[in-house]
Amino acid sequence: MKILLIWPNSPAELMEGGDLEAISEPIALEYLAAGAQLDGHQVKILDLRLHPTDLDMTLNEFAPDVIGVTAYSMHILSALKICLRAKQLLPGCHTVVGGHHATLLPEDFFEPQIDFIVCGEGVRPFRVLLTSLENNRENPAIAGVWTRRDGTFVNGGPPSVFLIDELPLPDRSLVAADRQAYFIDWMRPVALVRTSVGCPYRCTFCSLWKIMEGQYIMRNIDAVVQEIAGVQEEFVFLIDDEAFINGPRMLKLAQALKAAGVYKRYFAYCRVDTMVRQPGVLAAWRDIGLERLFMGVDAISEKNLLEYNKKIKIAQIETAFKLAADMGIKIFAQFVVNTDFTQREFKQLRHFIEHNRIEYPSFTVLTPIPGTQLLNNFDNVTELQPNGRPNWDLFDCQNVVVKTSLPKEEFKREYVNLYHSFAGVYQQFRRGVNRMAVN
Ligand code: B12
Ligand code: SF4
Repeated sequence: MKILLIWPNSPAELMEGGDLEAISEPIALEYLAAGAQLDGHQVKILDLRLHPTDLDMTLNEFAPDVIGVTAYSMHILSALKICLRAKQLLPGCHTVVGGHHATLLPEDFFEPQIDFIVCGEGVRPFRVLLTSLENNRENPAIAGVWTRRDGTFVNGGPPSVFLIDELPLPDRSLVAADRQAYFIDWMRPVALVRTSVGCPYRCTFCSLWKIMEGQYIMRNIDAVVQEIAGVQEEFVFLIDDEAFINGPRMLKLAQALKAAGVYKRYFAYCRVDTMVRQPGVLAAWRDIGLERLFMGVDAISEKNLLEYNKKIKIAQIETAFKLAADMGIKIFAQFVVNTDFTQREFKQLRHFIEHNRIEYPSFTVLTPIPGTQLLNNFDNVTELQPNGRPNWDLFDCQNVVVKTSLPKEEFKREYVNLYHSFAGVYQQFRRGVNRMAVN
């Protein structure tokens, strides 16, 4: 069968937040493609973030039997439109959606233009589904998949166990023509590699431990070395939820990469306390090319750290910065801007960044992402669709979707000012920072 896998783009009017200025390889689709090709299907990937006007042409020319669309929350309304368009142009085409939002809130996809919703890891159920469709079984019951049957959606049972080492390597060749365009700030072109998935921590604003039901799953080290060795890009972003949690394993991986002569310019997520606990592991990674860490500082008051269940102390944050500086590892420090911030907290945050000479601060608005305790219901969400569900287009962690302590316009102004205050830092990388506007 012919399978078209699609990465949606944000609505054009939201581009200032929306797709931000970081567009990386569609690795979820590359995994799905690799799986589908094992069964002989012909697969194409369309990345609408890079080719926003190519949908109709690709549907008409490729005429897929099945389209598969991935979506973070901020892309789900676009995903619904894509599936609707596919049904209009190719009425016989099956539509499948998957990803984080589909896993946590599948009901947002209970629409006539959607045929199947895949929850959790997708390679295995997608392969099973394609085989069923090929054999003309249109309403199969598949673990982890919701199927539209007589106008309602039926669940095929809980997703099966996530066997990470059974996944094929992502097929990067399908986006060969786009690879030069994938970037995150200073990293261009950048490749994404996953060495583990899940996280043992329980931060309240994060959905990752929920989606993995608390599991932390690690890949075989040799397979990771083989994958990184085969990546053509110099920049590699380890997209583990928290890469360095298991220090001994990461030390072994660094040693194995070194022994294989694989040197890249690495970027990875790292908790403050992970760095403080095991600087030796980070030093080993620095020696094979670790350049910068994405460190979730998130809060600068003990009160907020407690509220977020971060399990770190302010003193550890300062120690982590110092250790990183001593080792020559740069820090991309992430701060959550709480919607209860007043002028005082905004000022304190600016002061904290200046005082600690944080070279590269980054901000997100505290957002009730599906799967977090912040979104047990929609009572606090101020940005709604006419059907009463949240306006998911705005769930990019840059827009404000809940009540704020400050008047909303003032909050937005202060938030944008944070970026402006540190604009010098970004100018070399982020051409668009001055375009950020209060909307
Ligand atoms: C790497 C990453 C990024 C990178 C690169 C993203 C890219 N490719 O361009 C960067 C840094 C740019 C980024 C940015 C953002 N990110 Co991000 N990111 C991630 C991270 C760490 C890994 C994602 C990933 O590629 N995983 C590996 C792939 C293989 O897994 P997967 O996507 O889950 O796909 C599997 C299944 O879900 C399923 N599946 C997925 N799609 C489909 C489709 C079909 C048809 C089927 C059958 C199955 C299926 O099968 C896949 C294969 O197993 C995740 C955390 C996580 N653990 O997922 C957050 C995550 C996806 N990001 C998140 C967010 C919020 C953002 C931002 C909005 C935040 C911000 N403002 O900074 C931006 C938005 C950027 C954008 N415009 O797209 C959230 C999304 C939550 C949500 N419900 O929407 C996550 C889950 C983190 C979190 N804290 O909760 N991100
Ligand atoms: S924010 Fe980071 S440390 Fe906290 S639960 Fe999520 S992935 Fe784990």
